Amino acid sequence: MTLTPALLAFAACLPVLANGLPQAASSASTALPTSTAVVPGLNDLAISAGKRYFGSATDNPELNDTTYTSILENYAMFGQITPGNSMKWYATEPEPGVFTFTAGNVIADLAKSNGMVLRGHNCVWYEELPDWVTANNYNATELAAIVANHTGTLVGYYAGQMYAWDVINEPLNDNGTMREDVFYDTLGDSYISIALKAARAADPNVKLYINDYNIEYVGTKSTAMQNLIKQLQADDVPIDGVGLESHFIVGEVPTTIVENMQAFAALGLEFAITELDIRMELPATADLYEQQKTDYYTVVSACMQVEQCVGITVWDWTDKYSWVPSTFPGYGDACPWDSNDMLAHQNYERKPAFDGIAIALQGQSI
Ligand code: 9MR
Repeated sequence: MTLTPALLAFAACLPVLANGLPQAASSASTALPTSTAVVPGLNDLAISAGKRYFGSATDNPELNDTTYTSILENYAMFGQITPGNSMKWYATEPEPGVFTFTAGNVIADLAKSNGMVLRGHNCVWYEELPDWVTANNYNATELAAIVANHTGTLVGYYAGQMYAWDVINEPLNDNGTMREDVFYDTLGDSYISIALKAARAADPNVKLYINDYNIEYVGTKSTAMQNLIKQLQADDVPIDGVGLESHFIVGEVPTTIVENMQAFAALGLEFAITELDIRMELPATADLYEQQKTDYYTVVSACMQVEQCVGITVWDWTDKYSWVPSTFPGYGDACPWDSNDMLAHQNYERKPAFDGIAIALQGQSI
């Protein structure tokens, strides 16, 4: 039996509209505004504005969704891609010294065939580690070699294909101290220079980044990141950029983003907005969508105001594949495109948030 929209509506006890589609489960969702901007594409706008790219994270399972890929693979819209998961440690070195790049290569090939900039994510992070890294009680000498080998092999394998690598991911606690994970506990902060030097040796041209969250605004953690960068520079450790993740909440976008970006620029390196999304407490309303438009505008126009901000990556462009609902129950709708949920009348529509981004990239006021 084929499940037509009308049959699905019947199964869900929903009325069927004249067009054969089921009426939305929540009447509020039918009232949500959508984009009105008529623009070629966000990457085109970003490049016209002198940035390197506007891009998105993606993940391998989503690539089976052909409607999704038809939007993702539009270079005018997305000129850059970050693998959301498939280059993490568990995915690339699941057993000691056994490397597998199959899943990562799918993303790298997609970037190559569409002429997109590729950001590598990531080499050293306390999460998504295979058990063997933490379970074997490696001593400092052993773990130093493991960090250098993992980073060097990963970066070396993709040498020539990557614009940048998040070599170090989320090294700081919110209070500005170093996160106590297996790397720090065993090696102190030397694990950072070990990884950065291994990355530089493996690819002399790729930009080496440290990526973190809650460093997007003036405060203790941002200051700690700036101090870490200054220390690395003083020690002649290679470091080229800082990733400002930018996972925000609607109505709570920080007010010191530009000032904070200027502080990073003053260190003489570049930075990027690497994981932008702006979540809201559900259910979504028209007011929340409008506020989200303003919030996306605020973040993207901050990047426009500081030359060293090279580009913007959204942490997936559609609510369908956002990490938010599973991590923050009751929150969602964080992306600039909606989902493709037939019952909610969503079909990868651009939201007002899209317009906020487009307006900012054109240097206009909202
Ligand atoms: O989006 C990613 C999600 O699919 C994974 O389950 C999760 C754990 O690996 O990581 C998510 O991406 C994170 C990124 O790698 C680092 N910054 C925070 C992102 C959201 O959690």
